[in-house]
Amino acid sequence: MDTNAQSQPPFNETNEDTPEIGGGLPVIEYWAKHTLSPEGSKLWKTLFHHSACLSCSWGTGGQKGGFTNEVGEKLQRCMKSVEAISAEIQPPVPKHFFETHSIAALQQLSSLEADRLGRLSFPVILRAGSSHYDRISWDEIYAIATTAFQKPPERVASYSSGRGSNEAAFLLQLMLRTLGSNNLADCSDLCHAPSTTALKAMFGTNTSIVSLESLKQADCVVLAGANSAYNHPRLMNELIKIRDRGGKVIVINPVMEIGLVKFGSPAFPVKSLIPGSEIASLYLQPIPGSDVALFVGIQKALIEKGYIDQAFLQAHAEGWEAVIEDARSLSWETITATCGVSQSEIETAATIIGTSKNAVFGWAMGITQHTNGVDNVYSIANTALISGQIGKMGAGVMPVRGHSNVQGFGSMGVTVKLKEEIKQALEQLLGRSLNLPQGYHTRDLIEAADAGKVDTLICVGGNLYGANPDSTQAKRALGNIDTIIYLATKPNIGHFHGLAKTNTIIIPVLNRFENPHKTTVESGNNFVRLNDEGKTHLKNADLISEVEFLTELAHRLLSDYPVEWRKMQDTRYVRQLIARTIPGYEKIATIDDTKEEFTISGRIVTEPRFKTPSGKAKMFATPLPKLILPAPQDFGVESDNCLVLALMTGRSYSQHNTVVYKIGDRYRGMPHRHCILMNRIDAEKINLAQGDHVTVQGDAGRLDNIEVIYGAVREGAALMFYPEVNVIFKAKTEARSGTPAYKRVPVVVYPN
Ligand SMILES: Nc1nc2c(c(=O)[nH]1)N[C@H]1C(S)=C(S)[C@@H](COP(=O)(O)OP(=O)(O)OC[C@H]3O[C@@H](n4cnc5c(=O)[nH]c(N)nc54)[C@H](O)[C@@H]3O)O[C@H]1N2
Ligand SMILES: Nc1nc2c(c(=O)[nH]1)N[C@H]1C(S)=C(S)[C@@H](COP(=O)(O)OP(=O)(O)OC[C@H]3O[C@@H](n4cnc5c(=O)[nH]c(N)nc54)[C@H](O)[C@@H]3O)O[C@H]1N2
Ligand code: SF4
Ligand SMILES: [Mo]
Repeated sequence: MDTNAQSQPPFNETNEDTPEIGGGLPVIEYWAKHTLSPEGSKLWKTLFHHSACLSCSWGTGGQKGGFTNEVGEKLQRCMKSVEAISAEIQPPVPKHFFETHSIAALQQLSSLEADRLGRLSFPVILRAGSSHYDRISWDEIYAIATTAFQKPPERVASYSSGRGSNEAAFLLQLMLRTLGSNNLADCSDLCHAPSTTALKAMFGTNTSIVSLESLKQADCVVLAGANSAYNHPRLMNELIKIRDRGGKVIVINPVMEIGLVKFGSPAFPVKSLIPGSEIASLYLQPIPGSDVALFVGIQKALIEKGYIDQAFLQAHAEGWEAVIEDARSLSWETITATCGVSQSEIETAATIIGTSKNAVFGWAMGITQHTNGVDNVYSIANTALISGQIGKMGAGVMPVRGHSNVQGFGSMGVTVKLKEEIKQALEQLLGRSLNLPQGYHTRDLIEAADAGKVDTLICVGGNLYGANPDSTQAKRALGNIDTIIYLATKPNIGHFHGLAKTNTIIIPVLNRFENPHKTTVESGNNFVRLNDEGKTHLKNADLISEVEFLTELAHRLLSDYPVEWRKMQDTRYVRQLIARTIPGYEKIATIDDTKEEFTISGRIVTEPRFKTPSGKAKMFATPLPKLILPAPQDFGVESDNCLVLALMTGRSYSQHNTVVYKIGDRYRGMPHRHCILMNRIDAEKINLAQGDHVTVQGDAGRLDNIEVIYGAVREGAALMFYPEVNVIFKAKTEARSGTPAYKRVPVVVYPN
């Protein structure tokens, strides 16, 4: 019996403004508009440049030309790539802009407006007491930075975002670790850290164990908590092909994302682009944060239906007895009440998985950004193991990663949890043992800064202010740091709100297709891409490469120890170091000569042998979450006409993380940023109609004047966009990984 099955399954009622398929003609219109515009020739040149796409981790581009993926297929560039390039080829921020705009004025800018200011083209500083950013000389920058990095190492930190290169990442961590700091916060702490933690514990690896080649042999994909139609569009081509060859796609998402129902892909202009291709064979809409219950339910059904691969478990797994016992003994009532999906739907999912030959399990932020994100990943991988869908071609677990080189930053050791092998290799390089204090991951960094424990911070890309929950705290915390150095290509709200106590410096950097040297990046599929040298379109600009800045700073701090830092400005030497230090990266030693892009060795698992001490996968029991929402009174709201909801915060169609490219989200029918996507039934409970305005209040603040949009989101849940929404809630984090629970934010909603 289902106690809390969907009362109106499926929750697919949208508003009249939403299109019938994801992708489709608007994508082509966007391409046409941009490629035929005045900046069109620059855009084409960049698209054909031999470098990896800037945008997501799916990793298109590189040496075979801008449109080719790692298995040589053409036409693999999506409009997200064009969006990202268009922002980078903007004209410079006008020369006198910072002189004529005070910080107070800059703080009024939205994320979109900040990005539209253009490319940063000379360094600036905001000094304590000054109301404006001023131009600064390189000599003064290095003088300030050198003094700042001579503070006690535990008070020095970095934050990074995954757009830079492997070479910059390697140098960053080498510099910090040589100085004695392990405070290497990274955007992955806010993102896939729960995946890394769980995969490490279960399989002894940090990343996806599925290659693109292997994915092409799957006849079932389970995609949980990932809106790939928006954020990894070329993954959609693989899903279309799976359906074409008779395979099945199970989507798990509280929101019925139109692009995951039907997607029109430009890669298949005739059969898919206009009519759209069916994606989901089965669409399950669990309560946000309840995926463990849903996956335990799938495990229970697999066991009950005899789809469990006992021989596989006995031979290749440890700890499976407890996992199976849990699934057996938990009642269907408890499972369905927790996840809000009916037993019959769960059983259908189990039958699909159980009868498929090869199944791949993919996931993204809907799984990781919860207080039990690690358990969520465990429960997915447990399901793969129970059904024997791992350790062979066409099967396995595949975190769908974020930024285009976020995985490379992790591989290079930009993490507070340094791999033992890298530690040993660094010790050899340093000729001494490496003192590795615990280190601040991103949330710990904010907390430490808030407590006055950080003096110096270098941010290699990103928007630390905008990416964090509780914007008020983030601002206050950054304001306690003496010196902040931002390396960035374009201005963002973090540069205007995340201001240091004494000196805030913004250093304009060259991007991936402009660097004077070759660089490399690593895709989410563990494929290493080589980016050729390039040139910037910015005339008379005073830009620097990330590698040049980091090596020059390190040289001034450390002279020639443990490497000749200035020599590293020829990035071939950095690649030699990487080859010696980073497991699986041996082939990078010859990439300059061979141009051969490669899959990192030891990452893809096609046999049931894992990198754990016993060679077996380790399984962990996954307690069901207790998903209780606070009462309105807990928010200090006394009115009866209000509703408490589980708010999911994430990306609109046209934004890249904290950078907004366009204010609306046409596929969800949300016309601007200040909308809340709600189920009609919920809205009617407090007498709201589509288009009405509400206050949305969390535990850290509230946003007034938010427009109600009816959408295909399950009852009890709602969706809003970050970074704007980050002002209303405090960070509740996943204890083992530090990742904030962005996808289940309790809020109270009431009419304005
Ligand atoms: N164009 C573009 N591409 C990007 C990015 C971008 O901003 N723009 N960002 C990059 C980065 S850094 C990342 S991390 C990825 C993000 O890629 P995604 O993870 O796909 O993006 P999100 O919008 O955070 O959320 C994904 C989905 O999770 C669902 N969800 C929310 N809560 C739950 C839950 O409890 N359970 C389940 N099963 N689903 C849930 C939401 O409805 C949403 O559809 O994309 C990368 N690629
Ligand atoms: N509420 C909520 N908050 C979230 C999330 C969520 O789903 N909900 N998602 C979280 C996730 S998954 C992530 S990854 C973080 C993202 O957090 P970050 O990675 O910190 O933020 P981005 O917005 O990607 O950073 C964009 C900036 O990077 C700079 N940049 C771009 N290219 C380059 C380059 O080549 N070099 C350098 N040096 N700078 C460059 C530009 O100045 C640009 O403004 O946000 C997190 N925050
Ligand atoms: S799927 Fe990702 S890597 Fe590929 S072209 Fe699109 S944004 Fe770039
Ligand atoms: Mo991310």
